[in-house]
Amino acid sequence: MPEPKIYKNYINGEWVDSVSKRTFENINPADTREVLGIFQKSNEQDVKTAIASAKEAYKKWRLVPAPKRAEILFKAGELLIKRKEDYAKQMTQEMGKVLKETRGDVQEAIDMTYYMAGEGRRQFGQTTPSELPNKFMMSVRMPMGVCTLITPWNFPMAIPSWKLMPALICGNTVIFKPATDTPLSAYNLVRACEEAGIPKGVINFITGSGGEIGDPLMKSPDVKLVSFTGSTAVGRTVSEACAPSFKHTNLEMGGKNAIMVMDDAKMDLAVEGAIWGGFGTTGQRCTAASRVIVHKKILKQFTDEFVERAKALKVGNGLDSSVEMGPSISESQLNTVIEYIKIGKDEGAKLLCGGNRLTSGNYQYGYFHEPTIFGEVGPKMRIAQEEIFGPVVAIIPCDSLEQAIEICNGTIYGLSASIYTQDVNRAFVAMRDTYTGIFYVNASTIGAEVHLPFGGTNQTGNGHREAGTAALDVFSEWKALYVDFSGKLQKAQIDL
Ligand code: UN1
Repeated sequence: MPEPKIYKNYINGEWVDSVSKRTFENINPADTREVLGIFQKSNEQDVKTAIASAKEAYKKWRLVPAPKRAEILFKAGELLIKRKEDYAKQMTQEMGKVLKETRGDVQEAIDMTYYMAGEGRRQFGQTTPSELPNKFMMSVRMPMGVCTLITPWNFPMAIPSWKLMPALICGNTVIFKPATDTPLSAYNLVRACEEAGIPKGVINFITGSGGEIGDPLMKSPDVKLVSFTGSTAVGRTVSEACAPSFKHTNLEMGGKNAIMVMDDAKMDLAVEGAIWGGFGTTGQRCTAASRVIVHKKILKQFTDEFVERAKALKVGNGLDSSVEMGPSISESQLNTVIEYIKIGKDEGAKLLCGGNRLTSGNYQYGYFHEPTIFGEVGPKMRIAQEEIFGPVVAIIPCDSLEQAIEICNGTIYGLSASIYTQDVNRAFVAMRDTYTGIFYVNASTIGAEVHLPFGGTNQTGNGHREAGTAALDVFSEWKALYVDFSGKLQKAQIDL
């Protein structure tokens, strides 16, 4: 195998080594013998330099007209399109999901880049009549300054683009720290922006472990906002680190999403929805359908068909086009899966299929696990409450729509939910009464598009939404502007 390439940090428009002189390897989870690159293990000093560079660049970038910023984004989008296949392949190698999905991931980044480029000409505010004569008033969006972006490994280009593109179009500069498991896809996104002509210091890219460099990224007084996607546990530490200085945070965290299958559901659709919601991305989506709440009248038929489909899924290296499910991202993630299977058994749930790590033949080199389904799961069991982030689905029986909704709402999370029914009234009731940020009718819990708000309720998020115009509300702040052109002191103005 050729020597792996050494990748650097991108600070102030230069590709530089970490001052720590330490590095880490980017490993293929489908074949851990394969090293995809060597990345910088940055330290606090690197972060400080990156923040200073972003702060300096902000002085000019905030004054670049938004439609001009948009031109750079459009060019970046074109470069991503040209390189989509290569980037998808590299993504499959670095994090394991199948090519079809990594193509979708790069496409989502392309879509978001174009969408936000369009927003360069659409950052509308409001004008409204004043109470006083000869006075004009309006609201304008203002950039915030330096933003920290901390992104996860499961959507290694799409999710960074959800943060980076709105941040840039609003006129902010950024420090971008990707997950240590997927620095290559993040690097590819930054390279596209660099080649598209992003001015130096506007994007600063820095790799390394959150434990080591998280503190200055979250606590520096020069950082105005921290946008984070990842686990609820880490999100809480971000929230706590930012609270004393009232720094803005945008947090997208865990999920325990449910598909509700009613007795009038189209069975084949519901089964396919549960398969891809549960096992797509090896169950490692925050939108994954890890619970399927099924009406007792059709429980047996649904369970039989679902289990049969799950057993037939082909697990393997995502570069093989016949493979349907790749590996877990890491040994520790796989261990979490194995632990939860034990927990499920101990709780008295019925293991219907799967339950084992795959170790034969080529599987021995990766973090592979069988698609796993538990039946007879109680809604309060840990496997029905806690996010596993792996290929494990819990089937929970129910007697009615009302009960399904109650079970659906009965976790600490609230990202996505879905219902399979042919009754439009039931669909609307479920849409209204489920407390989630996203809802699907006759589709799985996954597949959000870039132009609607993305995010969740409860402990999934902190009230903000990404994507769509909602993202502009995260990355800009309103200023209310009053212009008095009466040429005199209007008495009512000082009485107000
Ligand atoms: C995530 O799992 O973190 O809606 C994001 C979806 C994808 C994005 C998922 N478009 O499933």
